[in-house]
Amino acid sequence: MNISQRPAILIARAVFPEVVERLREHFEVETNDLDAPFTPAELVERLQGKAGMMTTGSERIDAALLAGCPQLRIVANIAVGYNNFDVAAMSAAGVLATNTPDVLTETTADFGFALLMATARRMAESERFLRDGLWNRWALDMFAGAEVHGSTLGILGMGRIGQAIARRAALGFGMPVIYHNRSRLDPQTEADLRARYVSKAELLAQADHLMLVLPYSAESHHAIGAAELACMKPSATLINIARGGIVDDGALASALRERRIAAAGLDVFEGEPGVHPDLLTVPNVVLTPHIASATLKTRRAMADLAADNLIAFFARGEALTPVNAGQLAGG
Ligand code: 8YV
Repeated sequence: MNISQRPAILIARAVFPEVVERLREHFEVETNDLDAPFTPAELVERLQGKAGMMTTGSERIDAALLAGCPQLRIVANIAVGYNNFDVAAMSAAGVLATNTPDVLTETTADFGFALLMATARRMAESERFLRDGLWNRWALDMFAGAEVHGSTLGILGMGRIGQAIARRAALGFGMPVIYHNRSRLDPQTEADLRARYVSKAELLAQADHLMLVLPYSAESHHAIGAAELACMKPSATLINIARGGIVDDGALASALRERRIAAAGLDVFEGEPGVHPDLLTVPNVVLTPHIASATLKTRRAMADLAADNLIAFFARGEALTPVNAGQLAGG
């Protein structure tokens, strides 16, 4: 292909140089080397003449943006979740959306388990105590937390990551696993995972540890709020590695302060990178900055898959992991 005929793409955030180099073999590439997220107006400006874009969860793709970018044909998200996309608006504009499933499943499940362990066993709280020079004698009940092995794990959302967490819990930690999901798993998968399907009410009431792994949508907004927290055991822990907005963070901070549940571990927040100020002042919460998929190997695999989606789409009209293929207007 003549160099001047190559499609132009925008990489909206800084990505690995090797991935940029690979994309330069196929496209005219504009990058964002400063890595500061573009405002919607800046994005529209940068997208002029661009047929493709690589995004992270920080870039919102909606009807207003699409109206200003008629040449855009594909947006490749470096994330499995794509609630930053208005998929209906993208389909109506004939723009393909892609995500990065599978490559992050096990890494994200590892982190979910790490956050569960850190939360139940009070690791962050006890480390702060030590660093603050407060440890002057040992005590039998010092930072006594909740048991992990053998206790009941509740999983809300049972997709690929939920199942990878269930496997760790059942096979590695001897935990009875209960789950709730929009659709029930087939009996063989349930048997393999040793996971039992329950109603959401049962899940809330029976879980010693509740792990959230469901996608964000209007339906899952504040799926865990004051009413749901009130149904949980006072000894329970809550882990959110899914998306901000699934938990009502203000209601959670109150429940933690009043010890209506024992502890929480949160990797995602409503309005992140902002964090509800009340969460910063309660001791019984472990807070991490949306890093569940953050190993170098996995983040590289995610960026590579997003790049492969762009390359495959422009080479043969089909992406590897499309979200809205078959729904595109004029397609
Ligand atoms: C991403 C995530 O790192 O894949 C997802 O849905 O939440 C994370 O793995 C983040 O969204 C950045 O794009």
